[in-house]
Amino acid sequence: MTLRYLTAGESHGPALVAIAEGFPAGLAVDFEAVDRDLRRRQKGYGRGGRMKIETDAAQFLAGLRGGVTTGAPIALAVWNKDHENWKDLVSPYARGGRKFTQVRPGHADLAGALKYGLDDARDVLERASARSTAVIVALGALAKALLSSLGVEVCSRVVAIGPRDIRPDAPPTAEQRAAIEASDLHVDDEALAAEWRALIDAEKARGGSIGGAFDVYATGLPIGVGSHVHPDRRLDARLAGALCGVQAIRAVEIGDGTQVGRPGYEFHDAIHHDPARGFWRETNRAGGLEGGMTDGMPLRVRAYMKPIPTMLHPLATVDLATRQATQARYERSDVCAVPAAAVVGEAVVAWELANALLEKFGGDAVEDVRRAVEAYAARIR
Ligand code: EPS
Repeated sequence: MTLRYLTAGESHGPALVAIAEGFPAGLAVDFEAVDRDLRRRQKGYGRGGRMKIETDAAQFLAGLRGGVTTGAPIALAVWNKDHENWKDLVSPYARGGRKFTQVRPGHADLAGALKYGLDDARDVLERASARSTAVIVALGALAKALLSSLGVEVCSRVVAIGPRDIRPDAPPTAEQRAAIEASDLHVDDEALAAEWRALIDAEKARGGSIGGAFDVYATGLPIGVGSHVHPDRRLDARLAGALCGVQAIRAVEIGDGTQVGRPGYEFHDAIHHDPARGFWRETNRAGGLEGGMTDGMPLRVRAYMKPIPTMLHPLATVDLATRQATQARYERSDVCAVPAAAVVGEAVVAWELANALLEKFGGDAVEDVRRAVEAYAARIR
């Protein structure tokens, strides 16, 4: 792997931290753009009380000078404001509070506690929490900066809340993107957003939660990023793995990958060529990926998020301490976090794309990478 990272941090601990290694030198990082993505992740209709407490921002600690990467490992932290309210409960130095034993179906509580020999599922849920996606978004913003310097842009749109979904086949236009960013449901269709808000309100009223789906798009990718030669080098496999690594994501679709009822001639995309555009397609059912490689069309991948398992109206469970039947414990949570997950989806997709581009065009300085991309683009015309 060319790019790699490690993260650490608990949901109510002091901070979330990350170290990223492998970024070429000479990449200008717009700190405001990083924090803008962190703020985007905090938004969305259906979020719970925690987001009123936090104002996420990344504090860079190493790997840049004057806003430009040096090639050294990058270290950053996102501080948890809420830690002040939890410092006697969740901290490397303190362990307080009532034990969390009424394990929630759908969460990591039960398997995590049994597997690690813990009598308090808090030790599990603090790390399993989607709070950790804040630092993933900061890492994704670095990957986006690199992609952007190579002409690749990543964005997303929510395509389902509850049962009704939409299937737009093209990345949003600039105008649609502005509407998506202005929407509290991260979609460019206000009538649909109103429907979805009503669904979220109804679930909130009955103590439930609701899932959905989002598309992530990337434009500007040259043909041939990724590889067909080995399973772990296939870009579709890596993207699916990265998206399934995000909390609550249960399924990933590449392009129109689930539409397998269509005959082959309505499933694939005929190939054309002209001197001005090079190779191109009229349709993009493949979502920009064929044979584990980019095909030159915009990337389009869809991720499905389950309803959050923490619910005011709890499911039946078994108490970890007594092995007696009980009800799942409720903790403050979100009713719907699909718009936030879309921003996390952008981050993990950007990371995988940056990594795959560096594998093909990698160099120690951004300028080397840029030159390699340009030379290749000229060769494959
Ligand atoms: C989460 C539970 C909630 C969410 C949290 C994810 O946190 P809390 O228990 O503090 O109310 O708000 O998401 C975030 C904190 C975040 O930043 O996205 C969980 O259990 O996964």
